[in-house]
Amino acid sequence: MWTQEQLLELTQEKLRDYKFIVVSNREPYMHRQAGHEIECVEPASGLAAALNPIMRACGGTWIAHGSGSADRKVVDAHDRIAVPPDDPRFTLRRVWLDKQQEQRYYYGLANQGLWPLCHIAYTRPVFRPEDWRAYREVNEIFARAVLEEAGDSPAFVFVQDFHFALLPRMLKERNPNLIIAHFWHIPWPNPEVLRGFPWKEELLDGLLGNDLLGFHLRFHCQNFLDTVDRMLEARVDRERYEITRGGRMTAVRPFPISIDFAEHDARAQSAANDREVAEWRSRLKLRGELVGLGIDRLDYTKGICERLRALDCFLEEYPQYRERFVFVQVGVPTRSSIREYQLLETEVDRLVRHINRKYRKWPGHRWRPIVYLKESFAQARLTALHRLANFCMVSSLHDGMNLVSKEFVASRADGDGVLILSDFAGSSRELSDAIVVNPFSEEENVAAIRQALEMPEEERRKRMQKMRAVVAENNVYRWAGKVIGALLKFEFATAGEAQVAASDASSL
Ligand code: GDG
Repeated sequence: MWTQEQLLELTQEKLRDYKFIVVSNREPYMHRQAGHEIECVEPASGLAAALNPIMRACGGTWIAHGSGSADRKVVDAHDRIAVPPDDPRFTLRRVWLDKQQEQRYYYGLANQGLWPLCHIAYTRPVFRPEDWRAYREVNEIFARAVLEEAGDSPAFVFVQDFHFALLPRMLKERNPNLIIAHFWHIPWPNPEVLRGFPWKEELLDGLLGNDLLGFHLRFHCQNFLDTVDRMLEARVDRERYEITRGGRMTAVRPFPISIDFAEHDARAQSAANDREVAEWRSRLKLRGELVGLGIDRLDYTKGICERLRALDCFLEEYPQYRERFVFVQVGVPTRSSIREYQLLETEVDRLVRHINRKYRKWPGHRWRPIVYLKESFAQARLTALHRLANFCMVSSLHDGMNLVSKEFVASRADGDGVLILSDFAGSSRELSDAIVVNPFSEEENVAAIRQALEMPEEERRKRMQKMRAVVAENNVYRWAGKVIGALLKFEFATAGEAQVAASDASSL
């Protein structure tokens, strides 16, 4: 079982002479002006949730876009700040972008182009040449920051996600000694879909600047190999999962991401969290109702509307559950300047209103089937919600992994609770003891809700025990240990030897 201490040992022993640099768009800590005060917040994001514990363990430098209103006020002359603020463990180096760069690179190319393209959730991607130019420009800005932070030292650079497809090539060209890994947190689609991306050759070539390229699932790796094979001049070795282009090799590997199981588990058993549970019960005015739970960023890939429609249908078909059951939906607004996200927010508001009105017996009737909390909460509060739910429902139409499903399981130290999980979430590969559903099928969703509410305790416990064992073992330290272990294969290797060494990476 991987622990934080083991990861620390590995990094102290093996990465001693290396700088460890993480690059992501989103920063793990954001400073905001709140009246005369400056507050520090942790933005809701799967990526930050996964990497934060690793950076706490390993130290190093995390380079990210400084997007908070007070971010500039708290950094030093080199745009650095030690974080977490109350117990500094690593350096956050902030990179500044102007409004137009952010608009085009982040909201444009990344969120309206690559995000819908890779998810295939039937929202049409938008490709604007000016967005692509800004994407290139911002990758360039980040490249300069990485090169500055690395200096002349040997360094491992760990790039995150679809915001930086061009960065690895830029870095490798200017400093071939850097060892570069990249983790793509969202799905990689099949070549037919990727074919529509107007700058596909440049995108793929950028990614092949990596020594190691990781996806959540082997299936995504295969899609990537197929895409390169179809679209680029490169040698694709399907046995070894390696791609060689221009004499340089990139190893492509699956690394299913996870969470800090022990942290969630311990929190769920703390007296402080018992109090949070009690507070929720009183805030939600629960009087012994059965509770279902959804926690999502308000994103069209998460299948929130499909879930709400299924809940409506469930109450229609099984009236005996009216007034006996409440569904709590946490929806954190995200990317709200984009039209598709505004439309989604409006539709979720409408559906919640519609369902609550439909089952209201008289104006002022106490029972509302859906409690919609359109706000962000601290992790401890989410843990408490997980604990009081009879079931948690994850309905992603497509999701690279989905950490909420793993957090639910880790928070159920009591061994009870049922998980309804979309077959299209990467986590369904590991959490096969969930009730796995096709999120597009209303019938399956309705049947799953009923099954979750009626499952005998013994079966609930048996399934939960198995899922907890899986998440405890495949925790985020194992994920990081595997990525770092694979990177270490490149450590002493010259360019030629690296090709041999990297072939062993999959055996880790
Ligand atoms: C991407 C991929 C992949 C939610 N509400 C609040 C809050 N959260 C946290 C959850 C969880 C995280 O946000 C969401 O993670 P997901 O994995 O569910 O989804 P994405 O943000 O889409 O993440 C995904 C992930 O990257 C990692 O690779 O699994 O497939 O799409 O940790 O707990 N956190 C706080 N307040 C909230 O209200 N603090």
